[in-house]
Amino acid sequence: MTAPKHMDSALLTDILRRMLTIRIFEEKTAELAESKEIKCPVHLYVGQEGIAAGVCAHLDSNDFVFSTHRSHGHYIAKGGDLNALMAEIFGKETGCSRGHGGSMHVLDTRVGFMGSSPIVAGSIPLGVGGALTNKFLGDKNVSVAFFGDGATDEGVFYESVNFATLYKLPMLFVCENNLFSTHMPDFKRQSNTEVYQRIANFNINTKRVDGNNPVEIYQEAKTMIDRAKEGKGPSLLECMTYRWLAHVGPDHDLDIGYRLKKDVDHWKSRCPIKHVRDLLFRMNELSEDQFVRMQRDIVAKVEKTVAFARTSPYPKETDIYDGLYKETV
Ligand SMILES: Cc1ncc(C[n+]2csc(CCOP(=O)(O)OP(=O)(O)O)c2C)c(N)n1
Repeated sequence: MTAPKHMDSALLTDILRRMLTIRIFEEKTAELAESKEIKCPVHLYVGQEGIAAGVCAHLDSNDFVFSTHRSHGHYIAKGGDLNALMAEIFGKETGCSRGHGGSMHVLDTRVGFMGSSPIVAGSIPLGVGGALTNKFLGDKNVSVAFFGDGATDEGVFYESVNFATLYKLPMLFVCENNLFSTHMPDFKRQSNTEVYQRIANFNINTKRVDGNNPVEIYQEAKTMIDRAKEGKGPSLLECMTYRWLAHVGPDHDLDIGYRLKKDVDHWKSRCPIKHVRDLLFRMNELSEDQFVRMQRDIVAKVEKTVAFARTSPYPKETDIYDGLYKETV
């Protein structure tokens, strides 16, 4: 079996490693939240890893990413520092936001991770601002805003798409449609649940893909990012997916009544990590042993992040206002 178009085994392995790192990091975070060692609310990304990995595989540290309350996967896929992320979730001084932000305010400009916003839809206008900056500077970088389907319930989504399309900004809107906004399904919120169709009248290039197929995501993101870099304007990629865990925290939300175990099990059988792993198996580019070793290495790395976070100091109370305002002369 040969590699899919525009891809080779090294790239597929890179995407697999990014997804596996996110999964293992999130599973550890869930465990620490369960035991209450992590006190900050955590919105976990388990099940959606293929989207961050497939999109961010195209980006370098000069490209911008803007994220949401469910940000850990985006930061990791963008090349973020695992120690700095775990320390941030612990609220420690060594965290990427110096312990002032926590899970929902992750920021690391060194890797072009321009911040996560817990204000639903907040990443969208911020992403457009990033794209406008790139356009003014005349560079070849793109700005990517990740957001959920719940964000498309907000007016600012439509204003932002309109502005970005009108000014042909180098921007990729990535809608991670996991079918729910907290506990409310899409069909109870929207008369047209197909985001990519709803937005098409803004003359934006748009497509819906299988959000659990990292190959499809990578390939479509490539077309869209190439287009943005050629000055042809923004695109919107709608990725159909599902979160395996609760809206917030380590549980499964099966006691609330808004979703059924059989739905969760169905989506678990469509695991994005398994998808790429099995593809590499079929290509004879990965063995069971190599996969187990990759898993073991990542587990060891994630365990080190916990030790790092535990032994790091908390920020000083006297620094509480640091970073709130930018000083001007
Ligand atoms: C402006 C605003 N309204 C409401 C909330 C409360 N809230 C937090 S997360 C969330 C659901 C967001 O759903 P979606 O955008 O689909 O992302 P997902 O959680 O599914 O990843 C809501 C309504 C908020 N944080 N901000």
